[in-house]
Amino acid sequence: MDLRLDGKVALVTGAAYGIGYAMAKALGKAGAKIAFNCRDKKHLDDALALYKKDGIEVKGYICDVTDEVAVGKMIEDIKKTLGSVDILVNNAGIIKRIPMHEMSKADFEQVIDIDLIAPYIMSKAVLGDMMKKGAGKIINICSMMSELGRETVSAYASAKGGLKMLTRNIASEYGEYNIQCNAIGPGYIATPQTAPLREKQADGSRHPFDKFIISKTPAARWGNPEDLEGPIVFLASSASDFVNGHVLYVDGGILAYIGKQPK
Ligand code: NAP
Ligand code: GCO
Repeated sequence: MDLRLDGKVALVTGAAYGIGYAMAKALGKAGAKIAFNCRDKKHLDDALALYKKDGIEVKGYICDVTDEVAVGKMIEDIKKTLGSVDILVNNAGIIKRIPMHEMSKADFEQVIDIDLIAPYIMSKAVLGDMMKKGAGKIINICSMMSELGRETVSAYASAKGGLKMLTRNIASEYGEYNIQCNAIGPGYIATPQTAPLREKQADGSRHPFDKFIISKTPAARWGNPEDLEGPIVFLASSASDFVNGHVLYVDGGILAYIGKQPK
């Protein structure tokens, strides 16, 4: 059993900050050569400086994961400079919190594009070399919303529910090539994506949703991106070679818990 990733090439999409940054840093510390991408040049430059400060050597790309041509070019450049991708983490994602009856088709489609169709595009771009190598790891970043619904996140829940099934289907179709496809389902993690749900109220009190999540989490806290470091290294390493099609929930126990009972 080995949790080291020396000699492996890992691509983490959307790893300019947040969960992706923490996972890329962990994979780098475990020995992998790291590539990451995002859309915004300032995000890229800020991230490159932070990786350097954290002692992680990375190759960064401006690439929108929904753009199949740009993705192909990025994968080819990674192959030329670092080697073919051994570990793909489909992390890039967005959320739009809009009541479904008010949500435009364009908004719904953009969430599906980035959160579900892009993991298909990215996975297809790396599978050929993984099949030739006879080894590979694809890890999709799912969500509580792969299992649960809530108001205003219909597109996101649809995408993340689909991503759970895409994970199982890639596992089913490519397992015979020694390619494992699993997922991580983070709970509620303190990142820019969830910042609106944690904003202090005008009177200085906690956001109602913040209090709600604390009451629904046995660990009675929000997760931090660092809570994902161990799980991602495990699923990227040979220690998980017989784990396939699994969604590993890293949620402090939310999915197991009915919620704090009234005193
Ligand atoms: P975040 O803070 O919003 O960061 C998202 C990252 O993805 C940014 O680096 C962003 O950079 C990049 N990105 C967005 N769209 C992209 C695109 N089309 N192409 C390339 N890069 C793109 O999100 P996060 O909270 O770290 O979440 C990361 C993943 O975990 C997402 O898939 C999210 O759904 C999932 N997740 C989050 C939580 C949570 O509580 N935070 C829980 C469960 C699952 P640019 O804007 O520069 O492209
Ligand atoms: C929301 C949150 C969640 C988290 C995450 C939970 O609005 O409910 O953003 O969707 O991002 O997906 O696992």
